[in-house]
Amino acid sequence: AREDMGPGAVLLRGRALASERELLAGIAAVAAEAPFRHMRTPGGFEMSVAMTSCGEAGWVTDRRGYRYERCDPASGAPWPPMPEVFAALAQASAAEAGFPDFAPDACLINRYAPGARMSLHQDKDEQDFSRPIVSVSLGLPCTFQFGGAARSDPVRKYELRHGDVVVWGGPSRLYYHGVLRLKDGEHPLTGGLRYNLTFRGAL
Ligand code: MD3
Ligand code: FE
Repeated sequence: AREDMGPGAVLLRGRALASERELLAGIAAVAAEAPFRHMRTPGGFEMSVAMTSCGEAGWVTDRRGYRYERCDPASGAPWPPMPEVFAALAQASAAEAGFPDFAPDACLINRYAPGARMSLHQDKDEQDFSRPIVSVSLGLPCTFQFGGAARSDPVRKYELRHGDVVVWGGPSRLYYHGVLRLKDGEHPLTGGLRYNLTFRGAL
């Protein structure tokens, strides 16, 4: 099942289902080395989403700003390697959406507990916006908000469910987006949590 969400944004419903267990095992392996943490934004607010990263670079925020770092500031060590199953799914999904050369160097892993949210933002900390971002949703469903190139553009709501993959390329790569407060629920593989993987060409 393939659906257009916007110019260059392709939703592949259920594309990650065949590797759901390997993906969740990969998250656990990464988190064993680089634990989930609630980072603080430059404005001083603690994020309700817990995050970690793997790959050549990880996304960090603190009082000094937002950026990619080659080492985890919590340990000083390089981020854990990207599990093979992560890179394979990201590359195959990007190719299906028309980006055969995509090779992610960073994967940000977001963990939502009930009440966690991500306010409307653009992803602009990467070096080259001609490369897409690939997102993978696991566990509890969320309501995703997708706007346009300007913050004031109208937003549409989509439910992103366990196993859904979205490739964000073209103009959509820079569109505003966010996630509404996660509702309580129970998922057979993740319990009361939602995970989101975002694959990026950061460096
Ligand atoms: C549209 N994550 O990590 S995934 C993020 O569900 C982020 O955790 C959300 O926004 C989450 O930055 C949304 C869908 C998504 C990811 C990246 C995008 C949509 C995007 C980048 C550009 C445009
Ligand atoms: Fe984002």
